[in-house]
Amino acid sequence: MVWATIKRRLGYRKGKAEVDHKKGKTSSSYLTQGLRKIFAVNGKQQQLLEKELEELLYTADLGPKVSERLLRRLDEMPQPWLRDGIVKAWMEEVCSLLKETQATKAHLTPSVCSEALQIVLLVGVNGVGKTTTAAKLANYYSKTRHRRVMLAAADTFRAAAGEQLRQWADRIGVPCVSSQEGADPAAVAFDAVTAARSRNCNVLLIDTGGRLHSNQNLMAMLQKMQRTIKKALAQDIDEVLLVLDATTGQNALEQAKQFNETIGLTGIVLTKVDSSAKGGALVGISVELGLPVTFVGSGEKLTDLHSFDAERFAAALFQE
Ligand SMILES: Nc1nc2c(ncn2[C@@H]2O[C@H](COP(=O)(O)OP(=O)(O)OP(=O)(O)O)[C@@H](O)[C@H]2O)c(=O)[nH]1
Ligand SMILES: [Mg+2]
Repeated sequence: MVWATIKRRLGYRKGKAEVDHKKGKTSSSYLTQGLRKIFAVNGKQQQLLEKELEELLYTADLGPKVSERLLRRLDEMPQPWLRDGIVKAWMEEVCSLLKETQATKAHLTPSVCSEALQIVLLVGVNGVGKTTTAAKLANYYSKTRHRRVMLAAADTFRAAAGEQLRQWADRIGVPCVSSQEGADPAAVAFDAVTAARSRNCNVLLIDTGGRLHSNQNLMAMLQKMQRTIKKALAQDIDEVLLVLDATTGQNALEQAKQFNETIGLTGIVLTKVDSSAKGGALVGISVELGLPVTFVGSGEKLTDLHSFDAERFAAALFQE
């Protein structure tokens, strides 16, 4: 069934899902609780069951592509439909969708064998954890992968931003390029690439200032940074990672779309999974935009960084 038909059939009004999100209903238990509620009454008519399941998927904020796949999977299931059967089938489907998406990009995060400089840009809205993630990645690539890493503070919006990254760099023991507050972020990126080359670094992690995806001027600054590196230094940015806060609700898809259109994302880092059980929105974004989830942040410490595990993520989404 196509998404437009589902919305029509449900009589969807904008705002309904928003209320659900404010209550945090996109949590993993939302699907489980919803299924439990739907199947609490025995002997429901098949038509009513279908309608309630469609509604559950829609309000769980999984996005059109994921929801359509889950509905298609329902159509293939023998009747009568049982709750456990649906949970198992949907979990499998989410897992395989995420795995398909994970395989879409050829170059996921800096290669551990490449000697050439690989540039990673971290972007996202304010306070999602870009700087912390840059530090965690620097720690991971320098300590665990033994890469020569450099950090660059291209967040020149705030005076404290450069200092924040420099402190992380000192703790990790990697060099950090930064500049004055108000400096052109593209110039910082240029200096950083030049410095990383001269020091023979393998990985350059560029932290950027938080910006609202709807602010065109700030988004244009990201494009300028990308152009500068490409034109002046004849090098592409290898990875543009969108840092997403797991506590963000449906707004996350819009954020991801705008950043993707502006600068061409290559992946997602999901942060603060320790503070939120939400996850529905992420499945939607990853699948909808074909963006793999590279890493997951689960705390404020340098070591609170993990590779994304599709099976675990799908299981958490249907956790009892
Ligand atoms: N619980 C938890 N907190 C995190 C995680 N990642 C970052 N934080 C915290 O989130 C807050 C913001 O982190 P930053 O790394 O400064 O975020 P940012 O995106 O760089 O912020 P701006 O530069 O202001 O846009 C800090 O208090 C971090 O310690 C995470 O995975 N889990
Ligand atoms: Mg920051």
